[in-house]
Amino acid sequence: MKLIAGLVALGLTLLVAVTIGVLGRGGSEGGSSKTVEIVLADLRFSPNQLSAKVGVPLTVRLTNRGLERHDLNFPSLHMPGLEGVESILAPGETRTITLQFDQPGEHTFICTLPGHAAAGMTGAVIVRP
Ligand SMILES: [Cu+2]
Repeated sequence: MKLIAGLVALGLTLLVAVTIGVLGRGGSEGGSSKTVEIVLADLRFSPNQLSAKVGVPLTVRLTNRGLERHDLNFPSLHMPGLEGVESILAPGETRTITLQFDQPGEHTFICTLPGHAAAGMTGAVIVRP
């Protein structure tokens, strides 16, 4: 299970990097990564807004403290790896993912389980240049 979660996290990282073109940029100049926590409760993310800096990896520790299954997906980034069963967190499950953005702006994320986003289970990463 741990290996699968690790592979999913790695796949996610690569997908984000490839999708938004980070890999083409080469290394980051002294940007240190940081870790933040998001709790997935029933029908909300807490917090539901994060900040990040372009090119600096953002490590996010997801914990599902709800009674239902939840996930975290960036609909605008086409991340098929997050649509699989492995990407969904069961109640009590924790997973660490790494995000890296090469475009500033507001990157929206949602829970893709049916009805959850519509009920308000959404959030955003505000990426600064
Ligand atoms: Cu959900």
